[in-house]
Amino acid sequence: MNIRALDLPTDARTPSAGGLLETVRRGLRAQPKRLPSWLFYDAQGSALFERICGQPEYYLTRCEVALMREHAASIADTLGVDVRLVEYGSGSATKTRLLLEHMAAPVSYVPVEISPEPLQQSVRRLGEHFPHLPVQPLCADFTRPLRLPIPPRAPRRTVLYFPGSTIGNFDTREAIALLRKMRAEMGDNGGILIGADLKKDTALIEAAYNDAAGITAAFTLNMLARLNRELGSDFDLAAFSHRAHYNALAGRIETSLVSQREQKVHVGRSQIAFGKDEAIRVEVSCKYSLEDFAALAGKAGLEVLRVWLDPERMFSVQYLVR
Ligand code: AVJ
Repeated sequence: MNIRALDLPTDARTPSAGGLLETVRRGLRAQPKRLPSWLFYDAQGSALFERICGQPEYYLTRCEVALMREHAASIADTLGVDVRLVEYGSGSATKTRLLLEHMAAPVSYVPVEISPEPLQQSVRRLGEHFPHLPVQPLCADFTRPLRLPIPPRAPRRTVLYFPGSTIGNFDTREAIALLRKMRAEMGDNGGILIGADLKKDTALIEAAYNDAAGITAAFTLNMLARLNRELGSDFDLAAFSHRAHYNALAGRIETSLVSQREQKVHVGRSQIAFGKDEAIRVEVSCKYSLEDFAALAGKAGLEVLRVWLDPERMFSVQYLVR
């Protein structure tokens, strides 16, 4: 679907097809090979991610939703009144609804999402649910500087909502850089409401990224299907497999696409050679202790003001301020 037809304000720097080809070529020429995890989220990938969230092994969504059901009133109270809520990577914005239900007349809600289809859908659904809420969607890559739309009235504070432990998809250096960017965007009086998945039993973590129904494997492989669709590359999906394992030392899930045999793939005018068992790193999902996360925030000039946990104490939502 074409972005124009959806009538969404699109940031000028949203990746174009030319940019996509260059990103992919660069990543596949690197040693070891890697592809950025934002490539997962085309329309199909976003739909597969929604299905992951419903898998019994994927505790993250279950726990974060339980947390929001239990603590949304307390969270809304901490954020205060006259808030402009900006959500990074809003996807289907399910958790946001739980939060908005407890917020007193927010100034506006700005969902920032790279994939136009889920953005469009969540705007429509939120509009039905909250007819008086000014919604100002922005189709953009939230890792880049954002030109936020002008709010309908002056907010007391801007709160950047970043749920889902998506921060975990960035390595430490990138996470600090992103938090610093967010710190600048929220302003002096602003805050960051962020989901952070906690360290726990390795088997539970690994099961969440290797669900029995194979939805996560399909999600990972969809990245290659997307490249075939959008770049006309010729990845043989049957010749790559999903691998996700917990690196305890680094405290993170590392996800790769592993070549099942020696093979060559055409991407644009380049030919990329793969050895048998050669991996393309496609994602990391960092897990934190509360101390780890406070230290990470500290490196970005942020302080943890409050922490909420789900009843199983598997997931955290934290409020960061300057
Ligand atoms: C985007 C952070 C919510 O890393 O857990 C889920 C993405 N990847 N299963 C995560 C993902 C594979 C997910 N988040």
